[in-house]
Amino acid sequence: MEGIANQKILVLGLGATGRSAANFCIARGASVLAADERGEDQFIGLENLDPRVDRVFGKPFPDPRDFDLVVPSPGVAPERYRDRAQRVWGDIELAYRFISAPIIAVTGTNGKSTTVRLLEELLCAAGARARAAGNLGTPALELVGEPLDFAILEISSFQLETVETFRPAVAAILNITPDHLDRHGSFEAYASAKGKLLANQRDTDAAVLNLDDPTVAALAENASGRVFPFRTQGAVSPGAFFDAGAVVLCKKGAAPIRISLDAMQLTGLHNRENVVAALATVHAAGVDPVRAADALATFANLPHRSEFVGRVRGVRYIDDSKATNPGAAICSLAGFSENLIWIAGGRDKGLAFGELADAAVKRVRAAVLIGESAKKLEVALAGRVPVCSAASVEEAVERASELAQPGDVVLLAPACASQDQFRDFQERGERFRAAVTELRSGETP
Ligand code: UMA
Ligand code: ADP
Repeated sequence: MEGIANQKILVLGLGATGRSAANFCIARGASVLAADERGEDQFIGLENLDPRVDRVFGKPFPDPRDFDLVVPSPGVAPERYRDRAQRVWGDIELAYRFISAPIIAVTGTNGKSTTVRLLEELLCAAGARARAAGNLGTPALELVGEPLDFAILEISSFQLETVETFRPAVAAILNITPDHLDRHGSFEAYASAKGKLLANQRDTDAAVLNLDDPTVAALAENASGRVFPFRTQGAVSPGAFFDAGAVVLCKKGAAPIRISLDAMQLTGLHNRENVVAALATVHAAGVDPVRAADALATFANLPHRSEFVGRVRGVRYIDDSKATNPGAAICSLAGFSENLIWIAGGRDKGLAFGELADAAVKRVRAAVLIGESAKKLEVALAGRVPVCSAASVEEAVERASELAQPGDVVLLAPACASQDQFRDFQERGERFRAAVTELRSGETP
């Protein structure tokens, strides 16, 4: 393994990833300069940056040519360093080189965090030592040195742009629908970044791939790992599929295993796909899926993922703030049989809203639009769904409560990123919840 001791390393960005990468590299004997274009006064939490790390704030990045290795944060676009860097390893490549446990890596446009957290619970229920990290918030480097049977990594398309030799023992791709096109430029470039998850696999590795998704299915054709496919809209053998309230797992030469989902706590149609994917991954990793499945009885929706936050005057309020692209919002809308008052909008990632509008027509009584993309959404919905706009999520909840009738659902499923009006999707969801609580407090007893 190539070491990093005595290397001259430039870390770009000092968010969660940059801080963990800088601390990691300095502790292993590298000399590290960490750069962030934000002013130092805008940082909280820099006290956890190793004092030996040199740092530069509020200025354009230093010239990558002057360093042996560049470690970019996921949010830093490749054009900023690619042509001038001698070598680039993102935090996933670095973590891969130092984590000794087998790696289970999960990507996809939607369902990653749910699947990864569920996998962690499933593997632990089966008696394995497993921990999840990566794009879900805990930097992957935190798993280095942990005594684990499996390191589970949630990996984004941004992180996959900066891998070199990364080779997960089990790689799962859940789905690929348009997202982050402002960064990747085209759907093809985005899908190709996702495909890098499989690039270095060999025939002793497993690739768990969603055959219902045409873009993922196309990747299956050129995969060099053993493909273990999964589906929710039909059977597949060998593979994993959903069948009449159960997941069926078929391996060549073995009797099929049937796991009932009767005790499953997760709600929402899309979570069926995530559960099939997670059990398929457990099976592909060689762990007993029947023991693992005990965890289904306790694992519930993660916060801000189709989360019930309250009922006011006969109307249910659901926070799906994490539905940050059209594909997620389409699934979210499809999960309800009630009439919906839909709160949508936020930062535009260069995505088309045509299919989303088609999905909305079937389910939505009225849409309340917020954020930078409100106008674009209004154009997509024109003549099909009644719309109004609101200046804030609080005002949107107010408007939605006026439009809703008893029995309806008010659904926050923005289909857009949050950073135009909020720090992140969590803050958007928490403010939605607070606004619903406020409504409740005004309820006449
Ligand atoms: N910065 C610059 N110049 C730039 C870009 C960023 O100086 O051109 C600086 C910013 O001023 C900031 C720092 O870089 O101080 C932020 O870096 P970052 O955006 O990479 O954020 P991190 O805090 O390191 O968080 C990243 C992921 N962020 C992104 O991919 C944008 C987090 O995913 C992830 O949880 C974390 O690493 C740990 O792995 C977030 C995300 O939105 C949740 N991911 C996208 C998604 O899920 O859709 C991909
Ligand atoms: P990610 O980490 O990929 O953003 P999450 O598990 O956090 O995924 O789910 C985010 C949102 O994506 C959910 O709130 C839901 O709206 C939608 N979603 C979850 N799973 C799926 C899926 N399998 N297919 C489509 N949409 C999904």
